[in-house]
Amino acid sequence: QQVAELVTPTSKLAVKPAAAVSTGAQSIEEMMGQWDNFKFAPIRESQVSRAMTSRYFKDLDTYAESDIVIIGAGSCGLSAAYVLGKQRPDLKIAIIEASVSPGGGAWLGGQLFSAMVMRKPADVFLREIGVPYEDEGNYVVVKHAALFTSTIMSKVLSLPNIKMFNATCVEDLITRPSEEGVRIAGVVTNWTLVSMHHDDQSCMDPNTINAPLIISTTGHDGPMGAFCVKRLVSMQRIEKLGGMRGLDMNSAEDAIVKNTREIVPGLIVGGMELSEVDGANRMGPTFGAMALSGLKAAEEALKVFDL
Ligand code: AHZ
Repeated sequence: QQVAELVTPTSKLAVKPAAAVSTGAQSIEEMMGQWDNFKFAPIRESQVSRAMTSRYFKDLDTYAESDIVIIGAGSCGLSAAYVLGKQRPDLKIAIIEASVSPGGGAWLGGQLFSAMVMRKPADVFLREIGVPYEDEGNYVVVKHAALFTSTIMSKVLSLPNIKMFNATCVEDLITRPSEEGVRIAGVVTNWTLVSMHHDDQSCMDPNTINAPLIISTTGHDGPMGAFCVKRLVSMQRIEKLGGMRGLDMNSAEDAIVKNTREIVPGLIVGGMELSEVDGANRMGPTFGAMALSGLKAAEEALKVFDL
């Protein structure tokens, strides 16, 4: 009889609550040692498909008009998303991340080593999100970079006003004429796997998201990185890129945080993407500037919405 109910069409999208098809166990302790009679609640394959697709397409519909789009879910983008999403639950925030796995370069501390260094005062941010660290005086050390990244990601993704579209890439910017010349008014997206095949397939048109404010944190130049600032050059909104300079931890981190700003109307740039605009040094494996550039990007964005 349960299976017959599951076959009934679209009105029965929701999976039945566990209690209605309970195998009896209410906790993992009760479940342990009871494997002989174990059975999952029944399901029909279409329910799994509909559980995913109905939500995804509803999200596409909801976020087609967003308040803020954050491009790139590395340490800077996730930090910005956390601050914005928490402080302004009324804002709809879409995160577009080209990779299947968000997190950018922040899964390892550097050269495949685990520990992540953050220079003070970025320890404030770790306390805010509840990541433990060892205090080494001028800097703190998180025992594994993945602890920072997974913690901030779980906090960001659990906020009801944030949707992350991963495996999705920003291919272009939406622009509007304005008093200042041009304003960025949204993003043009495509599945990353599609974007990677524009050269060997015939035209595969993209999708769009309108938003009055974009925060770009796509990292320094690379196959995908520095996307928005490179596009600003080809759009002739900035003359040329400064180009990221060699490594100098002390000057690099201060510069990235201080210079996080709206580069053209409607487009705030943060994190290492900024080094490509300003010709700032790189800092290598210290992540305090990424967290605090995210904080500053959020503050700049809030100025727009608080007007
Ligand atoms: O996949 C990219 C990564 O997750 C994503 N991304 C890039 N282009 C994109 C596009 N559409 C959507 N067109 C895109 N997503 O952006 C994310 C960038 O993360 P990141 O970790 O590279 O950048 P970040 O600025 O947040 O952190 C930089 C970390 C670095 S690099 C560095 C050095 O080289 O010295 N030092 C630090 C701390």
